[in-house]
Amino acid sequence: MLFLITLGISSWNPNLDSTQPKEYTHALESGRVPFLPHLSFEIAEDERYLLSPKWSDPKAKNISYDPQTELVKHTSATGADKEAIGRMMARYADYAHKLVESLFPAYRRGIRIGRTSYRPAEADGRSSSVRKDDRLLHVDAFAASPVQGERILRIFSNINPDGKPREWTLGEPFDLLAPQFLPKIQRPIPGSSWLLKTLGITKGKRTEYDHYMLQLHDQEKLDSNFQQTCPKRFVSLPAGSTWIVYTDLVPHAVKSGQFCLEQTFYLPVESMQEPDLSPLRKLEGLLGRKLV
Ligand SMILES: O=C(O)CCC(=O)C(=O)O
Ligand SMILES: [Fe+2]
Repeated sequence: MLFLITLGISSWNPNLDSTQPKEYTHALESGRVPFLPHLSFEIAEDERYLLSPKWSDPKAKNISYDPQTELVKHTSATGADKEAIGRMMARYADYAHKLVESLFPAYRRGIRIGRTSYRPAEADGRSSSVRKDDRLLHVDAFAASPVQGERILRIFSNINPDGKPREWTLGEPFDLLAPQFLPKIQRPIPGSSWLLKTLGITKGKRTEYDHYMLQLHDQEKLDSNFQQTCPKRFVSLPAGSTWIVYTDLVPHAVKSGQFCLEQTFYLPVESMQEPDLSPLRKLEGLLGRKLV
């Protein structure tokens, strides 16, 4: 199994050789995790005080920032402190966007920026429910926000000030995983997608693709035998490093770590270099029908 691909990049806006973007995009789309040990997100001296779990909202996993509306949510901070968190997260969103556009220039036209998250709490804490427990291996799927086939691409930076790594495990490739779980997943109940949207449970239509991805996410987390026995690789992501993951394709789990920034992007399958490597096309191939 191939996991990380280490890139010696130390700038958020790097100049690459002409052949590198194609190679990096292929690796990323194939399910490898570009790991940038020398790319750190700098926290200014007057921002250090923001590195504290006291700024999280006990009811939410992450502090979130929306680059479109510039609103910060799920934090205990108010006034100038909340503004400072917003500025730090806005800078991260901007850097992450530049990085994606430099490494994967083919994505420039189709990519859409999503939420930024700041995770100041220890990841190995208590979790409210199995489905929400990211310490268990899973591929990402959002219950309330259907992606309708679009890819979920995430950039992570470990900003721990005490040199503590973020520890992850990565699971076996989607091509091996999906066939194990698909037979256990029932087709969506006719009319359910309309009902979920009408009741305001989902923002937009939960397509068949979203249904299968959400079921895959849930079934993986709920299967304790799978969690214990499936092949997996432990990876230690040092403080001051950055990594990039198609989290809808690569099974991942966070085991421990504190202080992380994350930026989510969405990409239409048609904007990929190799659309056939998408979970959408793979699931459609396995099920023999269109899912969006
Ligand atoms: O917080 C982390 O390190 C990863 C959690 C996770 O599963 C995710 O962000 O998709
Ligand atoms: Fe995840």
